[in-house]
Amino acid sequence: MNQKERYESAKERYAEIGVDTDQAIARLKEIPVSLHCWQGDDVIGFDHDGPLTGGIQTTGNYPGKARTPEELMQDMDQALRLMPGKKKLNLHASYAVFEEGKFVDRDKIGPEHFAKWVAFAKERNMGIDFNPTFFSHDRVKDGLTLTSPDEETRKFWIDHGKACIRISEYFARETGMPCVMNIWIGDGYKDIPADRMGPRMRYKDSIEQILSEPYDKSLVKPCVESKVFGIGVESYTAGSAEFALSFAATHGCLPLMDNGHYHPTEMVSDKIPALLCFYPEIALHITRPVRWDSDHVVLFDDETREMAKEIIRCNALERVYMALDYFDAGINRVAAWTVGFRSWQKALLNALCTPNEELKKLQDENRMTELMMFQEDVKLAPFGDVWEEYCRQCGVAAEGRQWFETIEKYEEEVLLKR
Ligand code: RNT
Ligand code: ZN
Repeated sequence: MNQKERYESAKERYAEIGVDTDQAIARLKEIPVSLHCWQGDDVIGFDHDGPLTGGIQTTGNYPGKARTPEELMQDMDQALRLMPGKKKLNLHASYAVFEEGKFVDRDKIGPEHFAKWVAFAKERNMGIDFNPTFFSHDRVKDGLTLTSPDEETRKFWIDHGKACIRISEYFARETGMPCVMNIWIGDGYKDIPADRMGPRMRYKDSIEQILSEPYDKSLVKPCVESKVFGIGVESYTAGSAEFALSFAATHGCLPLMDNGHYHPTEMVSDKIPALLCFYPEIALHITRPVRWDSDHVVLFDDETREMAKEIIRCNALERVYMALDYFDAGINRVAAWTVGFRSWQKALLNALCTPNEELKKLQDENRMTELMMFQEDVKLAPFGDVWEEYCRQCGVAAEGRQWFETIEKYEEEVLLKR
């Protein structure tokens, strides 16, 4: 059978279980997924020389990391060419591009420092999401930013947040797509603190001040990302789950869940429908935690599939902003980007090819034995053939072995020459 015949046969098999694969493919093409710029250079950026801090860590020393905006854009372009689907660009403030001798600090950055990124995004028909960078900087005092008891330090970081609101609005106006602006801080303590509420009250006040910067709510979507702990800040994290959820609920902004930021048996797939009962919109960082918040490359694994299924089942594609967040410095970075993005695309397509209504019906009629059997059957439906057709329609190779040659060539001709 050739590819076309394989797809036709898969389509029939899916039709038997009530799934329209043509429709699934068409739908997926319309859904933007935000691609993080920071996989390309191990979360370093262009505005400082120091190491990555804030309780997050990249591991590995694979050659060829991007060192300049041009290199990062070139690498991202290479990755983009291998990915099916609709992409949005996710930037961190530390990726500001300064003209020679015109450096400004994070509290003073403006739209002009991101004009090159806007041009990049526009040429590729991408929207832009944004993240203030509250780490990897000498104004982080004793590991603290928005929770700092030092008012000058706290003000510096509040001003950074406000600058980022203005930049986010600029992105939205330029691209015509809303900008999701995510606030994450690593503030916390390595050992048992004496005051757990004080830092949280300061954090609350800091975000309130940041959000007091005027902005158009239909253009900028501020989020607060929670976390359970970070490396070197194991005992206490100010921006805990309860803090972030409560803040978002009471301040009309979005909660952002990163699936690496919970205790290992907690599942973000289960949290998605819980939050959708209350929030008009939510945001996600999709990653793969291995034993800790290790930010491994996203794969087409059980929990990734389950998260995608919840978004589709809850009919919430318009209400969930999806962004990838992983960084592996131990393998080819362009390939890492590509595999992670493609994995999430697979998870979404797989979810769109799931007979959700029929499965729900079995649950509601308490036919749990059948539900279990049917769910197992669905796993063996010829999904690979639908994926292949989706990739064909998007003009990219379906299998890694087909696109890896491109990576090898790019590594040899570009990455190894750096
Ligand atoms: C850290 C958070 C945060 C970062 C990025 C770089 O644990 O997940 O989202 O990964 O902002
Ligand atoms: Zn994250």
